[in-house]
Amino acid sequence: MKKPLLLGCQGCGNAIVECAFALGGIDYDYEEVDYSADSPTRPRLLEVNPLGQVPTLVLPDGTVMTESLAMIHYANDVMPKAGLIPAPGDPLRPVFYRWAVFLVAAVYPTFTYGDDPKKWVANEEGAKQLRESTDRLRQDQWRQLEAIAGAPWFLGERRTALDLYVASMTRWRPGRKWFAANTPKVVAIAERASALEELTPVMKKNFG
Ligand SMILES: N[C@@H](CCC(=O)N[C@@H](CS)C(=O)NCC(=O)O)C(=O)O
Repeated sequence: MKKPLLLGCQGCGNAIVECAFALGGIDYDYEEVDYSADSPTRPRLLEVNPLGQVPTLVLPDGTVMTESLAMIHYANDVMPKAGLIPAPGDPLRPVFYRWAVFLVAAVYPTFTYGDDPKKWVANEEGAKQLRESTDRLRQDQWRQLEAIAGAPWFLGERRTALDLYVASMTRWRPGRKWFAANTPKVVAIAERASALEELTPVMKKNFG
């Protein structure tokens, strides 16, 4: 049977989707691409996703999905037993939605505009400021997440896809040292998720 094809790059947001697929036992093919401007695989990525972003998912019927959270919903539909999203009626469902969208719509864009700030502003000074301001904003956002993080998982007793986001996104800027010093509850969740048997191969492949 044809499998979904996930386009990703090592250590990028596709790791979150790979973790969700691993928890759900969802089989998929994987294609490594590099989204950088001068990369030989960028044209291939643009062919599928004009945003030039990973993760990008091509379903067996050819439907293209972008946006990691959309893919989490897909995985949840295919394999509800994986428990990625609290079910309708569960009081944790709106809480899940709030923080999942916070991660993808507030935290993730700090990288979109901060990773390569020269793309968005006219000069070096502007680029430096944009990098600094997005880095600062992200730190504030993680402090906010730390303040409400539960244990052993982000939503308390209930493991969800939020824990998968936390596991991968704490590997990114501002880096493990900053997270350890400023967001110990978040780090504990990340470590617990990364140590899950189904997830260790994915985390190792992506983050070493
Ligand atoms: N909202 C998207 C964000 C995806 C994203 O920004 N991915 C990064 C890699 S981790 C990327 O492709 N960056 C290149 C770019 O934005 O041009 C999602 O949740 O999947």
